[in-house]
Amino acid sequence: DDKPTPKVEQPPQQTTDESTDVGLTEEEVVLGNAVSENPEAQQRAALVLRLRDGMSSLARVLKSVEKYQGTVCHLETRPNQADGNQLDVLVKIVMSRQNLLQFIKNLRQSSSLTSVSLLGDDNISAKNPWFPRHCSDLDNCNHLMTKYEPELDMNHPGFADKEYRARRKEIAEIAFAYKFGDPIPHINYTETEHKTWQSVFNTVLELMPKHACLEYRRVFKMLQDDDIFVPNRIPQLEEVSNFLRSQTGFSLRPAAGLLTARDFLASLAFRIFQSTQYVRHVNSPYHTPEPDCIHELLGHIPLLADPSFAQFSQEIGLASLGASDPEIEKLSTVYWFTVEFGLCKEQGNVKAYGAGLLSSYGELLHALSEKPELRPFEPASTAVQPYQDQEYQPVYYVAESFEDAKEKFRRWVSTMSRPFEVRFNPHTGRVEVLDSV
Ligand code: HBI
Ligand code: NLE
Ligand code: FE
Repeated sequence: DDKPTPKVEQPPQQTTDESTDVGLTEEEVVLGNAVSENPEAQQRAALVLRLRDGMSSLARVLKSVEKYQGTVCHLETRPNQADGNQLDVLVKIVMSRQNLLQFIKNLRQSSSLTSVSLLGDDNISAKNPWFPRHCSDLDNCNHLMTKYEPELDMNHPGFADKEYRARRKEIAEIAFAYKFGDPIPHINYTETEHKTWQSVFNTVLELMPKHACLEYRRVFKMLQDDDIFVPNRIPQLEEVSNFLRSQTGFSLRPAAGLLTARDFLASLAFRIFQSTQYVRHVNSPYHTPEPDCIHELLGHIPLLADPSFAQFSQEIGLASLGASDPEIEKLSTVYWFTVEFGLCKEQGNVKAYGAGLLSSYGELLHALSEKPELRPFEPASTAVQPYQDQEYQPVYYVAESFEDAKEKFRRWVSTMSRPFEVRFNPHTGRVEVLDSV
């Protein structure tokens, strides 16, 4: 049986407490399942680090991975919950066994690290993986990916803008403090932020009649009639969440930024959409690679209020619960080419339904021009199509209809390896697991 074993990453907060810092001796640094005597053999390791001075010591850690000829396979960071000046980092690396021992020793001696813990790579049983079972469990699913961020990326228009960075931090704190059941805090957006919204809003109004799918246009009109979508004011997530709930039972919770794919997809299983609340930099209104609230509002909200599309979104989420890492990767790719960048047919014409297109004037025009390649949506091939998330896409997938996409998706999901079935119970907000054994 060579099926991949479902694995779920341990949230860093469970392992960075001093009490659980495993403090392994060198002999115990036996990683993954392949224990090799050969010091040259490549080993996988997952480490949780707590950094005293945030991002600047992260750069040193990564430099040191390079020095020991290792590769970083996965990186997540977030502010420590008890002390926001410290940063919790989950880093997965591949390195030769002898270098790994040296590297860990070195980290433990570094004065900028408060703690270093090693996670076993397969410490979760295949039969009983952890995943959120109730919508309140999503309070534990807010692990950020470190990517294009104003603090880190010199190409980010906010990199040199101190005020913008402070604003981003302030809004991120709200998401970190948020607990299931809280009302979503109101944000007093600045004049500049409202103006950025207004310019994107007006371009959507202009392009939508010709380029957006019917379902998008229908809900957009409802949002306008309810005075939620108006040109000169950024809608508050709480009012939008209430609107969504009344249409499809979807609701929003604030997210601090780009979440790991596993955490992000899991919330969809509960008809909860993780939504950022900050606004893109005023200098890049028509395209930004990272999600911001303009993208969530103008891109995602209208379709999440459509029953058929809401169902499709939830099914991607349900398929992700307890899935293996490679399967999560495939589900994210399907999500990417449908929910984010999907095109669909409408009476012989191609229209946009992907949120990343509908919130980006630049990419919408690109997608519907002669430039990109269009292919029919087929989950099995779409799921393995490589993509990048910084520039416009060179390839888009066209669905016959939401119903057709859903049917194809269901058939494809049924070929996955998960040894159990899941079902969402809307009365309890709980995912029930049907074990076959
Ligand atoms: N996190 N907040 C947020 N918003 C997204 O759209 C998002 C994410 N994390 C992962 C992600 N999208 C993609 O990897 C999807 O393909 C799952
Ligand atoms: N590129 C989109 C925009 O500019 O609105 C955001 C994409 C988020 C995945
Ligand atoms: Fe998005």
